[in-house]
Amino acid sequence: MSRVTPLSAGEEDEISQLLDNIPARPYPTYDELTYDRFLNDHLIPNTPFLLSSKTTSTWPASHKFRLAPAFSSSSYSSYQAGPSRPNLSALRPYAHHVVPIANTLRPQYSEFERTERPLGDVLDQWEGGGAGDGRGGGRGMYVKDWHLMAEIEGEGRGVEEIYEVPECLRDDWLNPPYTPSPRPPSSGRSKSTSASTSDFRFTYLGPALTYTPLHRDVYGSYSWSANIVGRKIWWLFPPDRLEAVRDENGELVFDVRRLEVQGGGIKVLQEEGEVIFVPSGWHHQVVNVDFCISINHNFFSSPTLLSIYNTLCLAQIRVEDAISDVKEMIIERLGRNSDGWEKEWVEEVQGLLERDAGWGWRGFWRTIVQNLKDPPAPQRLSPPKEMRNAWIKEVIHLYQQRREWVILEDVTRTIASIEGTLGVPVQ
Ligand SMILES: O=C(O)CCC(=O)C(=O)O
Repeated sequence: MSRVTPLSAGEEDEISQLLDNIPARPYPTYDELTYDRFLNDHLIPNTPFLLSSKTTSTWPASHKFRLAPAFSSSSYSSYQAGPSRPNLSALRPYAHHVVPIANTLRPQYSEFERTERPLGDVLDQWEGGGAGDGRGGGRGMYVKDWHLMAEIEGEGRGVEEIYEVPECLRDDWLNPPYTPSPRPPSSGRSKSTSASTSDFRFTYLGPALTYTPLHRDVYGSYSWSANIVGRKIWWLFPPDRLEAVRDENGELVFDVRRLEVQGGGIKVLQEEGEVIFVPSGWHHQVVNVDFCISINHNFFSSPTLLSIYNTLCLAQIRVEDAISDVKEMIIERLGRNSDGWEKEWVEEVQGLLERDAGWGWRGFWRTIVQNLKDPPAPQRLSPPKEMRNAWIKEVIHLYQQRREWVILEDVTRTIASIEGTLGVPVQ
């Protein structure tokens, strides 16, 4: 059975209002995008684009997870007329995965109420339809950040049962290596726990009007997102266009739909099958206008190293501010003139940064080493080596002005090994 909760009249209305006044798409949509063009027109200038549905038309997910639109014949022209319905039965093989769920009807401060449950329970709710049962049939429930690919690989299979990363997007330093073949199964993980959260390949699914509030991606990364089923509206905010989305305290609002002219965001309707590229550091909000199944990756590569570096510096400043009293305590205990206090303080900050931001300087430089040693994409799908090396040298040069350069000796050795790989000392 793959019947999902019907929409109420109010929800139908809300969706038609959202679909009203979609402006002409201000960004290019490519059937084919060469790596050269991607690099020069989008990665380096940091600008959005879309890939047409041709890109995902051969993905197994596009066949497995789509059912023909309701009220239409299965002719090609009527298929074109509207988005598909989700084939929830085809998700049953993954019913045992414990997935993160956001209740998008219950915002809590700057997040939604969140739970984790086996996917099967969520599918039951959606397929239960909610007609008259008072539970709403899973209304507002959004499966977000499900590590489907890591789960599949953890079970000893390969992600080719779902998708294939578009060629131009394979130079991915956050999720290396790109591999169409199975990675070794992870050991000792029970079937009822969720997969490693260490990768950034996510699957999202949820009914119309579930949404992701205004945010910027982790580490200042880029992201790409492919609609397998359904359409999404995106509001994109370049870094210089954020004034109108701040509240009276200067904080970013949660939901730009509440603002006049939606905060001046650039509104893009992403059709079924299309892939959207979100530049590094751009805030965005997303609303599903149909039941949506989508796959996205957060990623970065050498052209955006500087922005990733700056994002980490800012995260560190926030951590240092939050625990400034700890610094005073360390100084009081060890004495300002001792050698030890600064080392202990720097380590304290790195530990908290790793927990809070997901990584510190050790993780940052280790990522560069790994990607130099084992590039995730062949040279024809990566920036020319001279460009890549120049971007790496730029961040090494900046890091050498920091106190951590002197204090974190293991990191300094890691950087020396990078310099060895690049062939020249940076100083
Ligand atoms: O599809 C969504 O709800 C959110 C996706 C997103 O924010 C992203 O890909 O960065």
